[in-house]
Amino acid sequence: MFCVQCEHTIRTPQGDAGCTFARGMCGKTSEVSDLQDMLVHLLQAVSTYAVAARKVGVVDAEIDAYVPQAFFSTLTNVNFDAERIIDFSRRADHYRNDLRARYEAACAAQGIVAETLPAAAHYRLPDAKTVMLSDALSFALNRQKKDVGEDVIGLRLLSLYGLKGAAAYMEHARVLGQTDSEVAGRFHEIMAFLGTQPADAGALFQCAMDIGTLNYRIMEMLDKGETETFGHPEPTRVNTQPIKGRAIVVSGHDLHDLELILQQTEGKDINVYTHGEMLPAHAYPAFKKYKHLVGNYGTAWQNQQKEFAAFPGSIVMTSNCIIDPNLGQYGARIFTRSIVGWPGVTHIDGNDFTPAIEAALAQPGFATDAAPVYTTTGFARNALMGAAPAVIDQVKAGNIRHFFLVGGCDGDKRERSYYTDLVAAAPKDALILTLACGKFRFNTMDLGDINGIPRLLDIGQCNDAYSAIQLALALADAFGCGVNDLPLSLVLSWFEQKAIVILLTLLSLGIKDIRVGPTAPGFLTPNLIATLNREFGLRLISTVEDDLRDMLAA
Ligand code: FS2
Ligand code: SF4
Repeated sequence: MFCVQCEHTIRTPQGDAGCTFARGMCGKTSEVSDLQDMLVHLLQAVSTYAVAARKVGVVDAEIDAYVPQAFFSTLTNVNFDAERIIDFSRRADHYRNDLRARYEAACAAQGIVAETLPAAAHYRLPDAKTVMLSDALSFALNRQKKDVGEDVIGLRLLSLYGLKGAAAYMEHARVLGQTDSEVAGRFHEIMAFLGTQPADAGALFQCAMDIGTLNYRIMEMLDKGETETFGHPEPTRVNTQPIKGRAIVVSGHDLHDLELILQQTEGKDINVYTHGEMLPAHAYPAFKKYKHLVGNYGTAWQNQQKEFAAFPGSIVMTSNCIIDPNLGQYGARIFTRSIVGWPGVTHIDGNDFTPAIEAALAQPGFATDAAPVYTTTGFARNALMGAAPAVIDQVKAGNIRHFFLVGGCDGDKRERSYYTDLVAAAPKDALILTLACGKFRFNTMDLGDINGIPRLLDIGQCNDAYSAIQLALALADAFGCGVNDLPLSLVLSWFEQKAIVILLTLLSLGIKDIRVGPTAPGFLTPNLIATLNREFGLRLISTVEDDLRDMLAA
């Protein structure tokens, strides 16, 4: 087992990083980790054939959708079920064989000599799991470290993990009807390129930037899918405390699943709560008609074992992040969807949520109403653009001095209190934009307003990073300067691979001086960190006092 993709990876006092023993910090077993390496290898083989096949006019939308979807299952806190990873691999093997046959037939029909593709593209999935696991050792992501050096491995992982994040956003967009053959083609090209185990540092660095550029387009598609399906989010106050009655809590990012659950629970006397990254759903006009969508329950992913154990209803995980449900003994009333999996947990395929509804009805629900505590969400692209003229006036009048984007993932490291402290210590004439699950550290704070403009603006999920970029571009346009010249500081918290790709997206747009924390990715070597600092001014967070002083001075 070798996995170093998330912020919780094991680090030794000698500075080595990576989960390499029987189980990762997230609970992923070495078996699942190795099988995921094998799945990635097979998906790269599918993409290699997809690239070749496109050249002779063979394009398959089903396979284009499948590769990012299956790749998504290998992100942190998504799928811990070895049998599901093997199923994904079998389907990948089938798709590669199918594409190969169609590619060779098209070549023959067109009188073209079929390309000789790399040996890796021909890897045949064995039948027995024991053989899969022994094969997987040769797919370990650090296997060539001695030959190519740790900087090249670090750049490969930056690209691979960034592409995982992009794959997740492609799948989120696809669920909402947004696909694009050009985007899929580019995605396959990058998958195939990484499958060649490239060792040219310059080409790998460029690959990382290309992934950022591709992801900007994917996030635009996702934004379109969300807003065309559910309307533009509107600033909305959300109760974060329980209401008396039976309950289902819906976690993850998939708004389509939330809609299905709301439709199927209507009139059944079940209250529906959002959790974690689902909180911003309350702001979409399409969900406001559901009176039984009563509020948000709980906070960020790392607190779920305690929070779900205390939740007297059923739980649906529509995407990341799931962690071990057995610890809190709620394994029988949690349900997974799509790419999410946990061994022994009921997986709901299709659009019928009856198992989750019945589990909710079998639970006692909340006995009483708790005193409400509110948070406000819904400051996505449209709302921000609507507020932009007022914001610009307040900047010109000297009432708004600075903007902070404090966004990203949460996690359980103590150092993450930095983000709470930063928001609390930001000067009163600063606006704070936030997104993703890191906001639970401060989203019930009352930061007041600046002449009617709330100081804390929750843009939405990590999926809504596109909205933040649009606001920055609009402000730069209004002030006739570049984004880097705005009084805007980006302070990101990272945990998993969606955050990696958002960072690559920002870098590919030329955005500089971003601060990232709480620690540097374990796969980045000191050389690579120095390069990113030199090229983009990217740096780690330090202390709230020092960072605030520097950001405000800049
Ligand atoms: Fe939070 Fe987890 Fe959004 Fe990440 S719920 S860290 O996967 O995707 O942000
Ligand atoms: Fe370790 Fe993170 Fe990989 Fe889990 S996802 S095995 S915690 S590096």
